[in-house]
Amino acid sequence: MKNLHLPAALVLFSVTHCWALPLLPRSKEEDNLQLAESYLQKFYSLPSSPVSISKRAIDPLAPKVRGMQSFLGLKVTGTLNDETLEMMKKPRCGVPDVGEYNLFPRKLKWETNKLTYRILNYTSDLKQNETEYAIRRALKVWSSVTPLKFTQIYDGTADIMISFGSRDHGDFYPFDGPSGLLAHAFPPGKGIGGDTHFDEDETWSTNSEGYNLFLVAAHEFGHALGLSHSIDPGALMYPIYSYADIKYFRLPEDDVQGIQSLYGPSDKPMPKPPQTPDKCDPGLSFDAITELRGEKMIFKDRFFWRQHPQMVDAELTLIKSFWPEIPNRIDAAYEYSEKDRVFLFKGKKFWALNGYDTVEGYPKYIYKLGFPKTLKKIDAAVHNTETGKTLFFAGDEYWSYDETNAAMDEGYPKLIEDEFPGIGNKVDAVYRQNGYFYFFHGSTQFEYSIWSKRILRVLRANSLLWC
Ligand SMILES: *[C@@H]1O[C@H](CO)[C@@H](O)[C@H](O)[C@H]1NC(C)=O
Ligand SMILES: *[C@@H]1O[C@H](CO)[C@@H](O)[C@H](O)[C@H]1NC(C)=O
Ligand SMILES: [Ca+2]
Ligand SMILES: [Ca+2]
Ligand SMILES: [Ca+2]
Ligand SMILES: [Zn+2]
Ligand SMILES: [Zn+2]
Repeated sequence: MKNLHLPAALVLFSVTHCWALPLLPRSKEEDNLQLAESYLQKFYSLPSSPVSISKRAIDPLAPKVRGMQSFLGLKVTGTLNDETLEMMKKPRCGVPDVGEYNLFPRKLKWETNKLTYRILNYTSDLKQNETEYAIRRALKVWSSVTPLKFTQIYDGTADIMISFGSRDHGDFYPFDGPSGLLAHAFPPGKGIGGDTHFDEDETWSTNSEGYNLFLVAAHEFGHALGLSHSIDPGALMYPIYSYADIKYFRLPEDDVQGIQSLYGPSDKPMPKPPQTPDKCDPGLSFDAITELRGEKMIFKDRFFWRQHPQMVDAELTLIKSFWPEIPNRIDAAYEYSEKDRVFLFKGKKFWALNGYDTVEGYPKYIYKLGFPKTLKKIDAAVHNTETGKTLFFAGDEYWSYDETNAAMDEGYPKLIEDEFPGIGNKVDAVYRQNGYFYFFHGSTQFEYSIWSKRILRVLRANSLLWC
């Protein structure tokens, strides 16, 4: 990484600003512009300008905003909409997404497979052995899929020098206090090359609280070994932090391919790495589908697509990046729009959302809705606003739940094929739109007219994603 003289430029902005407008509080718009400019300078090589940003038109930012939206998988508009500003506020890695870092020769890597590391100092948030363990495990993420070997040393200079520091900590990339930048690492090379720094102003943890040291370290060591950021939202090398269940952590496919292109594969056999779903894979099936305030949410494995009504390109996001407490591989989901709630089901439990916020008092058990206690999970759910009923599908049966009385209707479960002939005897996912139910099973989708009680069309499941 080369120094962009960024800190000096930022100081200049705030000074000019104070002189120009000593008494007026800054407007929200100016705050947003400043946030955007600083973000795009740091991560998208926006040149710093000596003119106060509040006096500049937004235009020079637009191409960089588009670059950022495209890299991070947002709707590409070139404008600072809420979604983009929210993304800019998310905790992330300090290494740029484009720019200086990518100017290094393509295959920047260590000459040897035997590397040393040294932990110079420790965070006060964890016991020393917890930090040691997190670091060791984070390196193992990479050594287990390559011929790389890491050895810890306790004095002298190691290839990878690891330290915790606040604000200015000896390079030209100061940290920023709690949240924002979490850590950064330098690409392979002599001296500072490979060195990895963590922001000591973060609260580091060994679980889902604060920031998980193992997850952040594993990401940073990817840089220390020569990888840059990935646009795959499922990759460890995606720039934005999100919690993953670390007990079952496995390096995703995109990262495995990246590191193996530099160092080759391990000679030990390894299980197939977790993949990011391809929306146009003809065999694609879905876990659950629901509407949320006019958008569609389509769940698959660790991910969901958000589809805005007029947009062809759905946004793919990790479930955990929105709701760390909600499990992956959702069984079923439905929207009860009368109460502005979305319910997500997994196993014997379910969660509630209000917009994108989780509702307190959940998860609850599904037997509280009136299911037998022996029922292990449901497969799909859909609410019909016209009848006020929610239909739950499990195995070859379905239930009808009356939302107004909050009770299961009498006479259920019934067989799916008796009421919905032709859709088969199992439902993966279902949603309702304009008087139709759309049932999904495997890679097939059935358009079912609620009014005429018959299948009108059989489609490929992923035509939903415009494939
Ligand atoms: C760290 O040491 C403590 C005892 O001092 C022990 O209980 C704990 O399990 C150790 N943790 C790790 C991750 O090794
Ligand atoms: C750890 O070491 C680095 C590099 O020597 C230094 O900048 C930083 O202040 C130290 N951090 C702590 C918490 O002592
Ligand atoms: Ca080094
Ligand atoms: Ca920080
Ligand atoms: Ca399902
Ligand atoms: Zn990074
Ligand atoms: Zn640093």
